[in-house]
Amino acid sequence: MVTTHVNPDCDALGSALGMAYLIEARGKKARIINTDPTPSRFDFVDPDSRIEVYSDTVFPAEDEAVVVVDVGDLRRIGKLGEFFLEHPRPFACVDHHKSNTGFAQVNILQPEACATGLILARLAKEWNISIDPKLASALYIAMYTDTGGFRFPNTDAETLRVASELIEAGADPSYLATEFSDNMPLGRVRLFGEILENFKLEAEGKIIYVTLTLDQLEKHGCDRSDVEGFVEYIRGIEGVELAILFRQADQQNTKLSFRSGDYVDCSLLAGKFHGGGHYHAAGATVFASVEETVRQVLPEAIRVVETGAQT
Ligand SMILES: [Mn+2]
Repeated sequence: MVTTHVNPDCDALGSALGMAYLIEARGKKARIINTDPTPSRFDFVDPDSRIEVYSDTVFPAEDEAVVVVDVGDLRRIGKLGEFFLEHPRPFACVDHHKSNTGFAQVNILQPEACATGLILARLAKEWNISIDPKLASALYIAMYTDTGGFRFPNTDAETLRVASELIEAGADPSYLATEFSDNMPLGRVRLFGEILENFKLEAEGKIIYVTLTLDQLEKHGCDRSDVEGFVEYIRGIEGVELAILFRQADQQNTKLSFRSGDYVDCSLLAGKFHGGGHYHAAGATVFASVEETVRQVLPEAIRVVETGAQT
């Protein structure tokens, strides 16, 4: 049984599918159960609708081995993680998050890999598994999106070499990139309009931040998956080093997303609020209202940006 993190992105989904294909290529059965449903705009990643959603009737059987992909912390699996706390069993974990806690019994952790999808491509080679178009597409979209379309600093020669091999194996780069960028729901665009209107600047424009409430999401018929990509976009504004999104997760919790341009280590910053992630992209959840979270986090962010001190 393969699973990945809540609010799955394309690396999570592509890697879960990729892991299932690799397991099957080695002659075993595999299935995928996630805590959260796949956002409809990512349906193209799972053309055979293989991914199931955890519920009272869909849950891991006792004799199923568990492989967790693209997850650095058991809490990131959400309700399924709680299920595993009640029904303990050994885990294998394939991941590239620098902040991975090593929670699994068997770990394949390669933090220098641009995406978990790349680690799976390496595994396919090591295991002499020939990559068919479905596996190629799953791993390609994982790498394409976790590198911001081969733009982020995690894009290296191996990334593009493996991407090229995946194209030779049947991944269609134009189709996958277009599916990822197109079909933007109108509500998402309107919500983005609000973000562009309401962001605030600190530290002489080196920090940009914006808050988002559940009411705002609801007003535009959006869910949290519709927010993806916004914080990267505003990070790209001239002079911005650090972008922070404060999103109300529920009545008690605020989700933080950090994105940095150059010298701020987001995973260390997120770690101060019990979160984690990568150097240039990380997140955390704070048990407080949005306003209170801004009050807690902003001074620390300003200090880090102005002094360059990471700890
Ligand atoms: Mn990833």
